[in-house]
Amino acid sequence: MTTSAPDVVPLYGLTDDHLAFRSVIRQIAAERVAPRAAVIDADAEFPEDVRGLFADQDLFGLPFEEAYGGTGTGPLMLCVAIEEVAAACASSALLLAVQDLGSLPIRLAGSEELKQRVLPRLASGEWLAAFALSEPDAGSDPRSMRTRARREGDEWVIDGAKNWITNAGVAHAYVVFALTDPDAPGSRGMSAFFVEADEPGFSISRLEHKMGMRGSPTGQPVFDGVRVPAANLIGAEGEGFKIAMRTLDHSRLGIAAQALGIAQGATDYAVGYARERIAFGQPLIELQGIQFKLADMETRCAAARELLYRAAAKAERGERDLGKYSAMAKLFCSDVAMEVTVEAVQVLGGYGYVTDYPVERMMRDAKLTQIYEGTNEIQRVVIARALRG
Ligand code: COS
Repeated sequence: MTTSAPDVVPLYGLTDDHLAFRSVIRQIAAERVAPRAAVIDADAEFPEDVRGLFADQDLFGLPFEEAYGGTGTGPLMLCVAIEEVAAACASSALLLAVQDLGSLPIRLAGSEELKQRVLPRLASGEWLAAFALSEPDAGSDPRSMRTRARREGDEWVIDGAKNWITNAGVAHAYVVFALTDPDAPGSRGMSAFFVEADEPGFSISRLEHKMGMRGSPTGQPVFDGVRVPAANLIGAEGEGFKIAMRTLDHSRLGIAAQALGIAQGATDYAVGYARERIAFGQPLIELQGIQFKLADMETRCAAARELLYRAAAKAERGERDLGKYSAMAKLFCSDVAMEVTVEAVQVLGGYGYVTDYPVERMMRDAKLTQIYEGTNEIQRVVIARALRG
């Protein structure tokens, strides 16, 4: 069977542009981000310097179309960037993933006026974005949320509290989901709003102390009679749940890329260590027990990358089964990240368990990728529903 017919479109893969970009970002990650990663983690410090670096390098523009100040380079390029940064520092990579997540509702469903008003400031990195869906009693099941928005004249008034919100306290722009008609049938009572963090009535009541991803603040935004103009409604009234689901169909690619980066970073570190470390008179990498671990780690990373690129290609082309593929990529890449980082700690032995070496941080960071933007159990629900039809 021939595959060389001229009209055959490649399924997915990196172009020369992707490869050139990957080497630039790999260098930035190695030289400017990796040296900061241990301190960012130890101090649970928001990396303002890394944010400035990404803005200078135009990395925040990756999710956005050129018409709104972005690079117009598409989802696969964003995944490549997130993967490369995550191999050095997962918290820093989350800056890029959340700029995608928090702006997607506006990009997918916002009015032209709202897009023009907001997106260029997000694309430049002047503003950071946040996606405020989850609540203390509504995580996997967002339809049970309590936050309400009511219409008063030309404004919406929002009351409620969100939970587990990435970029809490550092974001300037929040997309907030609220019930506008709690009695509406099905999912139709929820709407999405754009809220700036300096609105009266907005505050952050609590920040979490996390096991991993410690350079990325996670917290509880509170909306106490926050007023936004009617023009800040995203999409139509009652469309909020669908906008959230469509957003997650896209944004889970970013978490898959982050998980893959963590996995590849841990694999590469373990390989480097095994080449240098001498045991029983030879480098560890000559021992078959270690060789088999490293071979499995590298294989899992490669398989995860294939699935992620396939899913990203579906986003590039607007294919209908993106939701199933992004869920599969997020599920698989995050499980690979967890398995591989546990093995990396094992390869390093005692050194793997102490903070002088990066693999214990990678293991802690990996755990969150199995939980956020939909637990892996939720990903299985999404995949199974697609199979059911
Ligand atoms: N894209 C567009 N529309 C979608 C959709 C999608 N991916 N998924 C569901 N919908 C629509 C359905 O078609 C349905 O429309 P109608 O009301 O017109 O029939 C509506 O949304 C409700 O769908 P469904 O009945 O499937 O809703 P459920 O409450 O059963 O949803 C899941 C269940 C698990 C899919 C959903 O609650 C979910 O994804 N939860 C996880 C949320 C999450 O990831 N949270 C993490 C925090 S955000 S960082």
